Amino acid sequence: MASISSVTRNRTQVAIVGAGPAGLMLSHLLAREGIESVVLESRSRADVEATVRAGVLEQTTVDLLHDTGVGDRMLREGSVHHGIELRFDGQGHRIPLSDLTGGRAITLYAQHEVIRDLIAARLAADGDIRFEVADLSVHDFDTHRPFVRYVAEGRNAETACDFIVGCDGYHGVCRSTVPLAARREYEHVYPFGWFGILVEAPPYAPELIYAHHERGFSLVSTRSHEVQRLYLQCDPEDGIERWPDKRIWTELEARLATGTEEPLYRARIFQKVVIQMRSFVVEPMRFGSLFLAGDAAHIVPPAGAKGLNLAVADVTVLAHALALRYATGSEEALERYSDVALERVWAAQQFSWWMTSMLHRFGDHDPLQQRLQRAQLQGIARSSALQTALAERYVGLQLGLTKLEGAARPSRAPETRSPVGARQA
Ligand code: FAS
Ligand code: PHB
Repeated sequence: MASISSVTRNRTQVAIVGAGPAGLMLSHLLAREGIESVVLESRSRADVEATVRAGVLEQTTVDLLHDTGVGDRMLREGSVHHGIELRFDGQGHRIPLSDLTGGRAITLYAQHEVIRDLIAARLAADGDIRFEVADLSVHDFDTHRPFVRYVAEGRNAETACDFIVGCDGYHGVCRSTVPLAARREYEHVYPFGWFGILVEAPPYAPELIYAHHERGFSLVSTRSHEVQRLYLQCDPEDGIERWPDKRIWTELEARLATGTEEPLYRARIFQKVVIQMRSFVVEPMRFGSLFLAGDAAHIVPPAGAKGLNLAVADVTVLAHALALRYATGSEEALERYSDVALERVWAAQQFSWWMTSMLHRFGDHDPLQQRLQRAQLQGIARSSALQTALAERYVGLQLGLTKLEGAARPSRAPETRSPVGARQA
């Protein structure tokens, strides 16, 4: 047992585990409310800033980043898309997102760029982010005096706090510390994965293309004018070696073919990854003084482009509830956090499952099921009502922070803005 003297002890209001989009955004929002936090991350800053993941930002996320002062580079370097294309039977069908949603759109700006902007903003504001911590564990969250234990720079450390927030992703330590009897987990693993590539090339299309084909799904996305992101449905057991460049281009051309376009420009592929596909939710998202947010509480299949956006939405709701707690002493909003967040989580789960089911090739589907998939796609192609339903959920639903505020608003209500700026519903 380490001697008492060898443990560095400190205290904060909110201890946040994980410096992904959820953890960093929460620390940023809390700081705007004068609430102290410490972010504890197991990887190095360089690793965290280099992790290639999501690329689509919902309107709600874009507004939040802009309204809280971390959106300048996103507005400069991101690309706003006002539509997407659904492609099947060799034909493209544009879904005019902005026309169908009163002008709301998506922005293509890489997740690791958002993370870089948030880390820079936190550190510029003397935010406390500790990278490369090890052996992290969470304790006493069934009391009002929880603490986190970890090793930092080779020394044992403990951070006491009022609340712990687990933003440590699906494989993190926080959720798994909660007794199984106290949580209910829902999970579905899909019989396919995505093979993702990064290519040094100009954009392959002006907007994202979601393509359904008998050879499997494919997605044309982008990262910048110089780097493109494309995905192919693959066997989840596939290793990178099963996908030499030639096979990738042949499959992409076959699955995206409309018979009118030039063959795809076969540029340099500099990154390849196989992404597993699952739907996962844990209920509730609060256990005493421990809260879960982002991938620590839920995973969505990426066909709905919701992963990153849900993580940001969770902590926006949680930051609002914590601000009310520190401003009024009332925990009513905190008690509502899990229900309010889960309502959005299940809506995003349903949308992501729906997009996945409609667009992918299922090996066990009989011919009737295959025809039903096509009938659904044809239905969307012909119906503006169905396109509107898709568009509304794709660009992102409103946050619904008011649902938290059954509780009395802070006495400072008149002059205080909601934590995330005026544009929030
Ligand atoms: P994150 O997983 O991003 O962050 C958790 C952080 O906690 C990590 O930095 C981790 O190092 C840290 N951590 C873990 N355990 C810890 C411990 N014990 N102690 C301290 N720190 C710890 N979404 C899309 O929309 N499009 C995509 O293309 C896409 N691609 C993806 C590819 C992959 C491989 C994965 C896994 C996800 C992808 N997603 C995608 C979803 C993704 O965007 C997630 O939803 C998003 O990263 C969730 O953010 P966080 O909840 O912050 O979790
Ligand atoms: C991406 O650009 O990484 C991306 C875009 C749309 C998706 C999933 C991923 O649905």
